[in-house]
Amino acid sequence: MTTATARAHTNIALIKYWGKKDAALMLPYTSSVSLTLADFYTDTTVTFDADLTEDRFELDGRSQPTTKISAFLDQVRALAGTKAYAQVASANHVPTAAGLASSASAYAALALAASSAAGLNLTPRALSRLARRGSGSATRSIFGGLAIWHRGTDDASSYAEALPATTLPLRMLVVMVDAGPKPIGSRQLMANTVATSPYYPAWVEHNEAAAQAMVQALAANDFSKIGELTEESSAQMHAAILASHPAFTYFQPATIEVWHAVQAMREAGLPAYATMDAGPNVKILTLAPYVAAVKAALPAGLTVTTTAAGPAARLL
Ligand code: 2P0
Repeated sequence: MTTATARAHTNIALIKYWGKKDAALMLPYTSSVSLTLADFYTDTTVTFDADLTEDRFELDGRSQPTTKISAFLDQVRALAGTKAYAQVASANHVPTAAGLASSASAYAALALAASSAAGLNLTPRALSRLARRGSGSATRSIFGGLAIWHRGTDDASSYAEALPATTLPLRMLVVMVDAGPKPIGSRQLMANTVATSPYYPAWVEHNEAAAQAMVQALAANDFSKIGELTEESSAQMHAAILASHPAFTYFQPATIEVWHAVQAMREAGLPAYATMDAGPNVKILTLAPYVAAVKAALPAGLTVTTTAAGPAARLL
């Protein structure tokens, strides 16, 4: 029996990933840039056990279906040359009230715990490629702080790496609009956007330049440029989604209300920028000195969780 426990933090894309060029290898059409978050993470223990007759998976103490987890573990077994089944136990420390998805932290933690338990000692780059096979956004959660996922052209060249730390005291406010289940999952919707949105080619064409501009803005500690690029990448992704067949948006009335509040904050001189993912909740990028003022300028009655940059995935 061999066992390992890992912790990985979730991340929010500043330049978004939306759409796969190769669904089997999980290669994206575009590169993306993200901020790993301190307060939201997953702990996962993997135990390979020659006596097991199938994989087992528990999340927060409850038994779960193993189809996706077993497909992922097959990648690890192939790398390690083992046939043993595994017991996987995960605990999500992503408050329901934050309304954040956890597949990024989940598959980054699973990649590190499973590869370690199988006796592999993967480099961060190899871990990032492995995490990618579980979930695209997990590719970036191997790294702390700022990360870029290079889209690449094949399995070997599609990986994330850490970007130099910014001196800016970045803060992310997660504004919960609706904690309920999504009407449509991101995997299915991104495939439909690729297949049907006339704006998808424009999204792809624009994205690499946006990712490079973001890398430069981060290196220059240029917060207004970082914020503009963040808000624009989100708007462009949601525009491509909106233009799909059938037309669709994750936005709810309160999503727009919060976004308008953020625009009003900027007009009033507050450095704050909004970004939305595969759901109605709004994340606001700002700087530490302005957190209280941003919170005070939000519509009343919404749950807000504030967090800073978090660390890389690690063994516990
Ligand atoms: C991102 N999102 O860059 C984008 C922005 C949501 C909007 O990655 O199919 O769970 O497992 O690769 O990573 C959410 O989708 O999808 C996501 P799969 P994933 O963070």
